[in-house]
Amino acid sequence: MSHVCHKMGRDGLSLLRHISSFTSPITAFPVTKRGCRARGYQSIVLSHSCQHRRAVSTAVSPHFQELNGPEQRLLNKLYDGLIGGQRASLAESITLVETQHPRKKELAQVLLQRVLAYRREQEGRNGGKPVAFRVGLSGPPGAGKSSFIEVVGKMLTGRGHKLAVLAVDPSSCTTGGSLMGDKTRMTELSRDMSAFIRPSPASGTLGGVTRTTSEAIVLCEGAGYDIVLVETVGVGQSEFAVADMVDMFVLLIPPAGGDELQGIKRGIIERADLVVVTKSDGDLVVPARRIQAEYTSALKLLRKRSKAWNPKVVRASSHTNEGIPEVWAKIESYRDGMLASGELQRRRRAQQKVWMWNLIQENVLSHFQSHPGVREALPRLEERVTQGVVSPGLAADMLLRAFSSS
Ligand SMILES: Nc1nc2c(ncn2[C@@H]2O[C@H](COP(=O)(O)OP(=O)(O)OP(=O)(O)O)[C@@H](O)[C@H]2O)c(=O)[nH]1
Ligand SMILES: [Mg+2]
Repeated sequence: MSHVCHKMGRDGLSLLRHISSFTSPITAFPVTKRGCRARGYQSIVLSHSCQHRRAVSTAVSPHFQELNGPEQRLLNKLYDGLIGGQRASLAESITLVETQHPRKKELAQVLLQRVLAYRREQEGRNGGKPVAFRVGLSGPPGAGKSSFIEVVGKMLTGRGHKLAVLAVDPSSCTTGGSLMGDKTRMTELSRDMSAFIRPSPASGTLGGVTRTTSEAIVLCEGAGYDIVLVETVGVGQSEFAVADMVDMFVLLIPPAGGDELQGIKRGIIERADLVVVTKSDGDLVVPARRIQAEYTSALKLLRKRSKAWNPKVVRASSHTNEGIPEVWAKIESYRDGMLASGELQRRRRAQQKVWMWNLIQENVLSHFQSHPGVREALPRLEERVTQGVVSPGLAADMLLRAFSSS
């Protein structure tokens, strides 16, 4: 694992100290660099003393690089602009979390920690309750997601909310983003100064795109957006990833299609807190009612996930506006119930842990795969495993040994 530690790097060490200086007085773990020295590592103690053992170990380097003047100025400018609610600073900050550049990635983490500290202070003043509400919206291609966000969005900004809309486009990871493409730019809403719309980055892995989306949520909340909608198309794993980063997951289903549940993944229906049957207008009202009844019975068969809320199925039309205020009223009653019971806060805490482990898995696997010893042994071992000469268990042990030996 020294390889991994080395990768975390010198800059990580100095940046950790910067991160600490941004934490709020209420929640801070002031970093004392006079850490504990042990087995060639220096611990940066994220606590008042060594005894607390709340420590992060990184490889020592005598040459670690501090934030230089321009970097500090950039971060201060972004932070001040962001907290001040400036859209340009928010957009620039999101670009920073999306970057692939290693140093900029680290700067993005410093900024994020600072915004998180600010948000914790705000939550402290709000009786420990989150200051913003996050809603995920998913559904098959053409279900009417963008049209729905457009009308709901206009309604919400009209009521004085500040709304951020983020997109997770699974196709951006393979094709550069054709699936949602321009349609994420909702015409009216994008001209609304109380709304901020941001499409997915045009490339990266799904893990990367969803990571930057969850970090973008934090930035939007820091910039004062009190409602964050995350749109994704119901393809691949992106909807599960979105369900893991929001307070409420809403599934949008169009009324067309067969009698059965139109190939919608059963797993994702189980994650839905609310199902909205879209396009319930004109000739589509009758099929919309039928779909509503089908989903209502399907949901009854599912295990109850929450004490505070039973998933519901509603109908709405973005063209006639019918049912739209009612859908939002349901979403608000979910939020109020979940906040009052503390389930929402618990869900957020559990999500943080899930995310941390997702990121660890992704990172450790990529370090493993790029390790010179593993790369050298892998092709031959893979071949021998497929030939049945070496058992998968033995091959895995040998590779892990190669990984940890250097
Ligand atoms: N009749 C009717 N049509 C609608 C309604 N909402 C959306 N549509 C139509 O459905 C089509 C798809 O709508 P979008 O809002 O782009 O759907 P989407 O789910 O965002 O689509 P993708 O982003 O491509 O997955 C468009 O032609 C809309 O005009 C509605 O309430 N009623
Ligand atoms: Mg769309």
